[in-house]
Amino acid sequence: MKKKNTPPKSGTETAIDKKLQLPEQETAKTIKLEEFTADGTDELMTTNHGVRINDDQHSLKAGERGSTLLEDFILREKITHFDHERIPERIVHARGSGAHGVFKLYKSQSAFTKAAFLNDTETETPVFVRFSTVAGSRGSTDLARDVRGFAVKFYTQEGNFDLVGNNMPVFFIQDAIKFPDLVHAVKPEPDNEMPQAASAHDTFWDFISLMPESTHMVMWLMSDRAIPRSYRMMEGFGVHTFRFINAEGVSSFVKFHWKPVLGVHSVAWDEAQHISGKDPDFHRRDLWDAIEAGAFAEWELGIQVVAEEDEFKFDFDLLDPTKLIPEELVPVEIIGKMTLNRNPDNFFAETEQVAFHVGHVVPGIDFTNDPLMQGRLFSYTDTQLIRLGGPNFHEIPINRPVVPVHNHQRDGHMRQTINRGKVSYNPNSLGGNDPAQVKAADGGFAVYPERIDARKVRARSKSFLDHFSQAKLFFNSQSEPEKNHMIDAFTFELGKVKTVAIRERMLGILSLVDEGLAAEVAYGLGLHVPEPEQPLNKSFGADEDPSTYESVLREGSLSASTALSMAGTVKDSIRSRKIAILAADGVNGSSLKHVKSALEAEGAIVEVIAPRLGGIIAEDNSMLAVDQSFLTAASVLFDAVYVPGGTNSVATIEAEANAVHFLNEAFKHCKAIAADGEAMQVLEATYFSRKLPADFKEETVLREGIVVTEDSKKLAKLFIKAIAQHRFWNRENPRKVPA
Ligand code: HDE
Repeated sequence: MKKKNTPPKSGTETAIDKKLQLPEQETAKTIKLEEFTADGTDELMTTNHGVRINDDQHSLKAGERGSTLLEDFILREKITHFDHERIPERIVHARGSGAHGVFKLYKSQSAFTKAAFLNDTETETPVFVRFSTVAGSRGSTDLARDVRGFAVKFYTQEGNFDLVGNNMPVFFIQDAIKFPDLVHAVKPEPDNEMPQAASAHDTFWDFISLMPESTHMVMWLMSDRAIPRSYRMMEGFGVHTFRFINAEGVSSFVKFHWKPVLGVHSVAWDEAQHISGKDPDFHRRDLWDAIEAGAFAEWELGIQVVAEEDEFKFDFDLLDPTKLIPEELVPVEIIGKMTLNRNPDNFFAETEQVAFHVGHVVPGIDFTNDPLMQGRLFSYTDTQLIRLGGPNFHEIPINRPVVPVHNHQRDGHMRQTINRGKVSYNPNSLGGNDPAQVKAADGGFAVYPERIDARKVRARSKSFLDHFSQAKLFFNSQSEPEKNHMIDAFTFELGKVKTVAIRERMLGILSLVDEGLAAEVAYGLGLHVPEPEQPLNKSFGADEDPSTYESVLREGSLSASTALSMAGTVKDSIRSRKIAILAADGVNGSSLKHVKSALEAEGAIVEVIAPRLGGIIAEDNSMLAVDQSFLTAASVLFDAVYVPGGTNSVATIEAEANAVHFLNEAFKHCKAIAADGEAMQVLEATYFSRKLPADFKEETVLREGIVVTEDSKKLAKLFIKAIAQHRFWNRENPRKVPA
């Protein structure tokens, strides 16, 4: 049974509130957005004040060749509105993409929380999700090496709950007061505004090398997690420890996880840099296209719950946002699923104007004293005031809760609600003391009465000072290819740093994580690994004694945690993967069609790429549609590539430099490659032909990711298995392959 909305109190009901009275069976959000949507069909053109427009092509002039008249209110209104179309971009997370969907609970969590949307398995909670990069501007590339934002707004029947997380479970800093410094360091340098959407520059690594607390996070940032294949293939994390409170008032600690149904996958760094040129909207397009094609993006919601009395049983502090709870210590329990199934109608109205806030919680969910979280509780409303222009941003359709809003807040820029009557204060007798406060037992938000008995200090708890054991845990948990990618990433980033002293200081820090890692990076930089600079904690107050803050170098209780590596998340599926077929006139149409439909039957998106657009004529004279030419397509935009047979087609492809480059790049980026036996000569034109396996049995294909056979049924079967493995990283050994 779906829950009914709480009936609005009399007297303060608004026109918009009336529209929001919802029929019981329909999802509230859909109805609400329709109220505000102009769909552009069968509509007459008007000014913003409703006057019908007769001529939208010419401004009003004094004669055909004369000057424009100031009286032209239609021109002035149109240009003025246009001049004000932009709002300030988000100071961080400016570049993002959003989608609508629903959250469905598997099993009631009433033992831990009274939050209704986590109690009732019948309720479908509408959600809006925005994914983002952190450092780049609004128009920057999707494929920057960066953290990804993963912000979810749940429109629950008790008000909005925002889970404003990232795709990495920890953060750079332990205290909110350092956030402006971190962001200033990573943003383009202020004198010349370079580099855009990149951490590979002096100011970022200067700051990081002086802030050892960021070491764990930079291990994640230098891992492949920072260059996802798709938003749909990223994990999400609430990062901070939150509190759950159940109906009896019992509280427990909780960490939130989103686990993607498609597994966690990334691209190669070289590939990421190429994608940034070929299609800087790669992630945005991927999410949009998948939803349009009905391949809805799905994540399961997981929780790690820690009983209040177990707060101190770990060798790290639950309030420290640079630490995660290893899944070996507290398993993640999967409690529900989120499905993103609808693209926004309008990017600006929805994705740009959505306002998330860590402070948007519902009864049953509360904060902890994590000092980073505490600072965020201030920041998110503050930033909306400048970005969205005033205190009424909650009235923008995408930000409205699906339940009525009643209080005595009034007026301000762009107020939409028309509050009736004289009463805008509490208590009152003139309005029957409406709206009334709500008892906690009836769903009023009551804060968890945590006991606090302390002195006011500016200090950090000593329990926050172990900056390295989880950085080590992360590095030790990676597969060999993942470790190699991290070595390359550190070498790349520090290689872009101009100041040698910063490179050296960072090598000192890395040596505290893993001496092999530090040595390999030092080799690439042509440096020796120095002794780490002491004291390690540079972030002291002026009157603090650093010796009281000796950094704790301890071994954590775990040496590795499988959940930290992406290697184990491969799913046996090629759903929504993009596959290129390279073909030309004279192609063997029947094998092309067979392989194409076998791939599509598994949910893949297949495109035929040919020397020119239009169509190609197959060997049997049938006409095949072409999706892209070699000029517009690029290997980095696909997950795998297939070359069918047909003598003329094979000869054309072999002679086409772009096609051979396509294959070389696909090989370099460790992707599955398939060729009809007849197309072997195309593979022989590649630089990797000498690396082809001698035979193409199933084991060989699953090791090397290359399948060649004349039997198109067998080819399709093996190719599908190979694509499902995502990448064949073993090809990187030895690592430096040209393309
Ligand atoms: Fe944010 N963060 N943040 N952040 N954050 C913003 O709010 C801030 C932090 C995160 O798609 C801003 O509306 C402070 C951690 C996401 O709209 C701003 C601190 C995590 C998004 C802000 C943090 C995040 C933001 C900028 C340290 C992961 C994008 C625009 C105390 C758990 C949401 C805006 C969207 C956005 C402040 C740290 C995630 C300025 C002060 C940790 C996903 O308010």
